[in-house]
Order: sequence, then structure tokens, then C-alpha cells
Amino acid sequence: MENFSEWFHNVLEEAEILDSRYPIKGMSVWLPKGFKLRKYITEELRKLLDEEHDETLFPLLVPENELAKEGIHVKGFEEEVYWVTHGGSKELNEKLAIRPTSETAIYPMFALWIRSHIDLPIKLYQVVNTFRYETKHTRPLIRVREITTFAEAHTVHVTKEEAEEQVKTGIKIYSELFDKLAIPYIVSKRPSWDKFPGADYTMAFDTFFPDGKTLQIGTVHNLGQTFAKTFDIKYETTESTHELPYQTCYGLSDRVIASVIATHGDEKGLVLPAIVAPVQVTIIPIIFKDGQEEVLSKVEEIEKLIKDNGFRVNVDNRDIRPGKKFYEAELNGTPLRIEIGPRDLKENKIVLTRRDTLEKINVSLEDDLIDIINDLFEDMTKTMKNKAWKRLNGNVISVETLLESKKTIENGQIASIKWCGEDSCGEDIEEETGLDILGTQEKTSGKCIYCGKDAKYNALIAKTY
Ligand code: PR8
Repeated sequence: MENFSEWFHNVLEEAEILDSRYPIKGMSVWLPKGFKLRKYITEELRKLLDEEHDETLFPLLVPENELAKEGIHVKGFEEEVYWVTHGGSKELNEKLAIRPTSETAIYPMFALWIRSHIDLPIKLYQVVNTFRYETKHTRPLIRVREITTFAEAHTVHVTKEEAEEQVKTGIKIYSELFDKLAIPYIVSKRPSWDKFPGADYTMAFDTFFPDGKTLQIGTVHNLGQTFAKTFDIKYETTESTHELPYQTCYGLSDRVIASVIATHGDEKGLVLPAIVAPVQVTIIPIIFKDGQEEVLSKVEEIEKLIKDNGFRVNVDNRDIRPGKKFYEAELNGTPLRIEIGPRDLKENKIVLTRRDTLEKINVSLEDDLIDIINDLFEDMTKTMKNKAWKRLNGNVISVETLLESKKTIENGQIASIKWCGEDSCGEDIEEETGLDILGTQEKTSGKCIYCGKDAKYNALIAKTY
């Protein structure tokens, strides 16, 4: 892929995922095919969250005084908030913020709901749209002003340890989702200057795009007691004292969909993991004058068999050349294509083509087609996952000097350095290289590559979106 950015825009348009010509910058229209992909991805997320969270829905608008309550939080979002100032021609008494995220909508309600320790823990989530007036260059799905798929979870706990545990659970849930989608990721702790406004600390997932840039695709924040203090959330203990609980929140966005597209796609278009593909199998009848009836009845029989086994299948019986149908199935990323023609039927077989490798597989009509499809889907996801992880792992390079790290990043790779962990040193590194410290991972020995003090962490440096 020579020019990733161009490829990405083209594939969104040609595979009819989004129409980004909507006349407001940073906002696009989900087209039916894209909407289905989005639906199946969010369904997978919901399945994972529903195991221990309840889904809710809070209002889009937040009163100015609630938004303004948490000083650090509001400062972080100050420049990104859209405001509703009028109802018709009447100026509102109090401005209403359009949620950039929902802490300030949800936590005043937590203060009303939480009375006693028996009300805890609370684990809620919602999948909504949020709005951020992003000043950086916007890109469909990657940096948008209307985040259409903002999946945010909010939890409240009695103890600090429970909140710590919940951070780990959030990381586990997101890892499971990304594994299902065959998206590779790096989990790291964001440096303090890059954490979520108001959080104690932020754990982040980054993936690696084909153009050598990393994209933050999910974050898990430990909020400590900061928001509880601000919003006066208190519970009564067994000893009848009143205490502040501990909170976490974590979120994903349209970027997950962008990552599925960017990670697996190729020059022919989308390549989708079967689990989220809008159409999983497309059957293409190859019609000649002879043997038409046999072909059509076999097509019908196989379509029914596949459908009855719970797969999303379509028959492409449009009156156009088979070549055009193949081209479209490839562009749409349909995992499996089945051609059924008179010659193959005479030989008692059909031909399957898997989208990831474009390998053709002859299948005898005596074989168990459903078993074969299940095995193929599993193998395809595994192959896609291995390929993507290999690319990520192969591009994380340990370096000893800042100059080397600069070169690594110029090469479209991620540099791993030893770092003392001190804010001032980190900020100097960023300033000198013009690059971002993504985050830190496990403790390490040796010396900081910049200041020479004892190194505390491995830090990753990358070009980010
Ligand atoms: C929170 N509160 O809000 P976060 N376009 C697309 N995706 C985006 C954009 C954007 N402009 N901005 C952020 N994201 C917390 C957690 C409730 C949930 C994505 O956290 O500000 C990023 O992938 O870190 C980010 O990880 C996620 O939204 C959550 O946003």
C-alpha cells in the first residue's frame, strides 16, 4: 500500500462504508454496508460488556454548571465543547454542553443513586455519539468531530483495590475484543501529561497503521476519588461513616472500525474477519445455456444450508458478468465466495475462494460444507491475526540513543527506549525529537537514554495520529 491515506479514503468510499461529503467537517454518513459492519462490531463489544455491566442511556446535553464542576476535566475539554445556547430564538438561561464524553452527565446521577455500600459496585456502559471540536486535522473514523460510536463504561467501587482490579478487567475486555477482530495492540501507561483530564492514570491501547503511525484505539482510566469528591458521591459504610468511592471509566470509538479496515485491507479492498463481516458468504452462480436449472437448484440448496446454520449469506444473481461480482465481493471484504457452475457440478464439486489469501479450494459435494466453512473462518482469523501481530512486533525497535529513535520513526517504526520516568525529562525528549512518548511498559534496568539517570521504564516513542 503506497499511500495509505489515499487508500483509506478510497476504500471507505468504494466499499460504501461512509459518505464523508456531509457538509460539516469531521462528520460523515454511515451507509448501509458500513452501518452493518459497525453493528456487528458493537454487538461483539456488547456481548463482552454485558457479562458484568448494565447498558444505560444518558442525555446528550450537560448543564454548564455540571460540566464546569471538575476543574481539571473541564480544562482538558474546554476547547473541544460544542454549546447549545438557544431554544428557538430564545437565549437559554443556562448554556448546555453537547457531551464530549459523559462523566459530567453521569456522575451527578451517581450522587443521587449511591447511598450505601450495598449500592456498590456500579458498572454501567452506554454506546452513544459524542461531539468534540477537534482542532487537529480530521479524518473519517480516525479523528472525527462527531464520534458516532462512543462506547463508554463507568464504574464505582468501595475500595481502591477494586478500582485497580476493574482497570485490569477493562484491559482484558478490550484485549478480547481486539483479539476477535484480529487487531494487534500495545498496552501502555500514558505519561502523566497525556492522561485523561481528571484521571489518576490512563492505560491505553495503540495499534499500528500501515503508514507507520500508531493510533490510540481504546483507553482505560483510573479516576481515583477525584470525581467522587467533585460530584459529592458518597456511600455509608457498615460503621455508618460516609466515604468517597473509587471510580474508573473506559472507552472505545469509531477508531476500532477504522482499525479493522486499515489492519486487514489490501489493494483489492476490505478484508474482514468473518465474525463482523456484513455478508460472510456470497454465492455466485455461473450460468451458461446448458445446465442452468441444475446450477440454480444447487445454489438454492446451498444457500439454505448455509443460512440455516446461522451464517450471513447472499446469492449474487444479478445479470452482470461474474468477473464484476468477484471484484465486488473482494472490495466488500466478504470472507468467502462460492462459485457454482455446470462444469464443476458435473465433477460433483464447488469452488470456494477465501478473501484473505484469495486461495481457491475445491470442495466435493459429499463433504460437510458447514464444517469446512467453520474451519476456514477460524483459520482466516488466525492467519489475519498472525500477520498483523507479526507486522506490529517486527516494527518495535529497541534503541540506545535519541538519534536512533528519530531514525526508527522516520523508517515508519516504533522506538523502544529506556527512560527515567520523570516528567521534565520526558517533555524534553518530546520537544527535542518532535515525537510523542506513547507510554511506558514494565520496569527496566539500565540508564535513561536522555538524562542518564537510572531507567525506570521502557517507553515507546512513535509517530501518532
Ligand atoms: C474518555 N470517558 O472519554 P478518551 N475521533 C475518534 N475517536 C476518538 C476521538 C476522536 N476525535 N477522540 C477520542 N477518541 C473516557 C473513557 C468515557 C470513556 C477515542 O476517554 O478521551 C480514542 O480511541 O480517552 C479514545 O481512546 C476513546 O475515544 C476514549 O476517549
